[in-house]
Amino acid sequence: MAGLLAAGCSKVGKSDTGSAILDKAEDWHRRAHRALAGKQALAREYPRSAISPTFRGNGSQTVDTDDYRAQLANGFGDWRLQVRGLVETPLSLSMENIRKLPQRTQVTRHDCVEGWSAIGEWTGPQLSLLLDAAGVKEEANFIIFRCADTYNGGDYYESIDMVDAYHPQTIVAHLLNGEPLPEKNGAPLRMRVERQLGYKHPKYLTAIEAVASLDGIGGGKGGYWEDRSGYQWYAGV
Ligand SMILES: Nc1nc2c(c(=O)[nH]1)N[C@H]1C(S)=C(S)[C@@H](COP(=O)(O)O)O[C@H]1N2
Ligand SMILES: [Mo]
Repeated sequence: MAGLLAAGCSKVGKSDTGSAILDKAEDWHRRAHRALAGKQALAREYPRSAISPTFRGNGSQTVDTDDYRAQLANGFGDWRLQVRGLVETPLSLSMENIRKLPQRTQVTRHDCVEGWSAIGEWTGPQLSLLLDAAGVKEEANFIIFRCADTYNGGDYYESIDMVDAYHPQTIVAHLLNGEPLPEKNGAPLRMRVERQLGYKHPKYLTAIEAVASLDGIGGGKGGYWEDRSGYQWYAGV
């Protein structure tokens, strides 16, 4: 994680989330979670030639608030991603912070339960990097994702376990096919959780929360669709 700062993440270093904190990610958190990540199979990755000509938008296609429209107009210069909950050091990251972290790029197929698929190239830092930087506590069992949008009046949210959280292909994406995320696909940030179905990839990401249990969060079933429709919480593809 010292390398993370050396890579140019100066805003993180200067803010209240000092560099000493990021260095701590070298400790047991990282070793424990790397052990999880090492055991996992990767989702299939495709050549760039397989990328779909258009990647449709589904569910929310925008965030219907004045704040979001203002953010969109100014290139998300004021957008913040919070990393909080059961962590040693909460983080508040700007888009610049996120762009300066080490990046992973992957071409994968998105499968929606509604019966369509699309292949796209996604780029962003691995979630594990942010969790290590914040220092996830031992008692955390799940990661919750908070979103800026509501869908049919309900707050969109999702959750995954620590195995998926530390999976190498679980990234906080800010580019689709090499361009900043389009509005319809979740600008400025969305999760990619490549071994799971489409609804497990929350868009318009505002916060990442480490928690011990899903009880008391939303309807308690771990996600917007899980609470409403009986979609499975574990939606492996
Ligand atoms: N915040 C938010 N994330 C979301 C949704 C949503 O409505 N709001 N829809 C989900 C569903 S069902 C799918 S299939 C994908 C669609 O991603 P896309 O719009 O980039 O195609 O986003 C998922 N993430
Ligand atoms: Mo979906």
